[in-house]
Amino acid sequence: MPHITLLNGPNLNLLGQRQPELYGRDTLADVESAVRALLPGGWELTAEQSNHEGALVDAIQAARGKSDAIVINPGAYSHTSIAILDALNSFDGVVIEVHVSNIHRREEFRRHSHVSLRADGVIAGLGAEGYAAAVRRILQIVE
Ligand code: CA2
Repeated sequence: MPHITLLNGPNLNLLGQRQPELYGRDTLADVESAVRALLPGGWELTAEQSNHEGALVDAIQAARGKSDAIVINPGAYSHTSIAILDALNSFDGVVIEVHVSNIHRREEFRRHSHVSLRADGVIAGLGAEGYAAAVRRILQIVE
């Protein structure tokens, strides 16, 4: 069965609860249910959020041989984590990187993402809709 892994990094469990001007009003639960609603019958989704770099690496490794695609918002680890990049480089499927905010219109240190080196597509600044856009693209590629 086709399978998507949806991963969210540190602090994204707070989506919709703080800083709505930056991150919008949708919660992470809203994001997950919107993504599930897009999936045709027979598609499976694993969704995980972690504040810990190693847990995200573990989740990426667990997607190997199981998932056709990973949608990942690595949060602040985008800008710092070679470990997450290395893990994604061991994954054979489609990788789409999502940022809720437009990282290019913020502080200079957010403008570079290590993960983008591996990503097949990068979405930034579309709010929670970015996750749905990523999934729509994956459906086009995989189906
Ligand atoms: O724009 C994004 O999606 C980010 O990945 C979000 C990260 C940030 O470090 C990246 O540079 C860009 C931060 C997520 C924090 O999420 C919060 C949500 C609501 C309230 C507080 C934090």
